[in-house]
Amino acid sequence: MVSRRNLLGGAGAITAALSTAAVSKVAMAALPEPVIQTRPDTMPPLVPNTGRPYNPVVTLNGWTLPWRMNNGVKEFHLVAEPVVREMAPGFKAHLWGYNGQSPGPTIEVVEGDRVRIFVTNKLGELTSIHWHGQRLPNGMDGVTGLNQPGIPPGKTFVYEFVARRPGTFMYHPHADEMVQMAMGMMGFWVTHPKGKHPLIDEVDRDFCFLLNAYDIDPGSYTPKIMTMLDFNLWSWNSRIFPGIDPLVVRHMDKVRIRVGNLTMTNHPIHLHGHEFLITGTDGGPTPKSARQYEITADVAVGQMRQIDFLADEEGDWAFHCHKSHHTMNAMGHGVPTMIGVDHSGVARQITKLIPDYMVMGERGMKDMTEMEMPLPDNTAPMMAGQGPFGAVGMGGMFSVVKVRKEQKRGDYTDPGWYRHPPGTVAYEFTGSLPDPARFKAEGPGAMPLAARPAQDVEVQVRKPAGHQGHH
Ligand SMILES: [Cu+2]
Repeated sequence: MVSRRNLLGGAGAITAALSTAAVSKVAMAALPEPVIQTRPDTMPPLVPNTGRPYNPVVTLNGWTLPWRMNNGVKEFHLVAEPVVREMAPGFKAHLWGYNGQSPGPTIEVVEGDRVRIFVTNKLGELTSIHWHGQRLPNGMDGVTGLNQPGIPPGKTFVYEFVARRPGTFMYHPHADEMVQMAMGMMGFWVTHPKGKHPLIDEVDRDFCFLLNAYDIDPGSYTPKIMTMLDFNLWSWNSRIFPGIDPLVVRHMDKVRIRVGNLTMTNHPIHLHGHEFLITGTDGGPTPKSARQYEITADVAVGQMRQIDFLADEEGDWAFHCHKSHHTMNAMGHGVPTMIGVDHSGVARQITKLIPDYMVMGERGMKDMTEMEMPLPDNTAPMMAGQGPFGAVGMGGMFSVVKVRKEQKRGDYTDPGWYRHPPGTVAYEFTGSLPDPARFKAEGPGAMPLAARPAQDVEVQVRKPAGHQGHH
């Protein structure tokens, strides 16, 4: 700690001391009480009771930070601290975050608001906050060493600026960031437009969440911070399926979902049953001429995507990252492919030596969902959702958009599983199966082969056992 601070050099250390003292005089007299939230539930939207009105967002498995109005300035108090985050029922992780949670609370303001944010550091090392995407004075941009000295442990710094443009932003440290972001320090920021905006439609439901990723060994509690790519927990707001709440909407609601990516790889976020428009990025609202209907929005590292759609199809619609190993939890990693391998003979041999030996994944990995396999304490099952028709072979970045006619306006309570009208669920065919028709002749290809290989080659698909380089 001490040595790290000395890295700033003499001048830096003095500046740090001076500015802390200067800030203390102004700030300490009027420091707002920090609001702490320890439950991982999705909190109802925080309807503003001061300042300009707006339609608040709902943070998936998260909450919005209340503010205090002080002479026309919205004052927030963020506390950077170690937290215990329940990532899924029965699975807790020791992370770092803000105000009792990882990610930190969502901050919501209105275009043109003057905002003052007090940041108290309760970590054992320097931190800072960068307000990703905002227009602000350079000295408020939060890059430690470049725009400000780091906030020392135990100290409080003040950031103050005008939220100049409407849109979706994020906040995260710019100090020891590989560690601090790997530990879960991040949050969402929404600046609502101050009136009718030609490119920002009013919607009935407005959800937001951050994509994040952790590397936590089965049986342990603390993320490994040196991991660059091979994370084993892919989460939305530090929650993994089946711990991620559904996105509950009313039939014919206009729905907006804002997704920010603070992991180290891209995530193609895919919605079933509907088409959406990408109506905004962290750069602002997308021009109407540049919008096209999509069903998957790729959210690259450090990006935000805002999607809008009309929820006009009733049902329980899957909503997930389309990278298949991002919809798995810890146990899905580093397992060799066994599909189509007959290892009964081998298993018998091994069982003589190791009585508990179990062969995994002979018919596919979903076998493991149903296996009563003893897991180390505090381990998320590989994929463990239970749906109305049985186990859902998913984990990680997966949730369900529930569209219901009977849902009341503004009601976010889970309506349970969709009841399908009779005759609208895939069913078993019970007649006799005809032999499949085959092509009469193999095509020659665009160009004929000069020479056929002496022997035909036949291959089997094998999922890579690790996936370094496949992110
Ligand atoms: Cu992904």
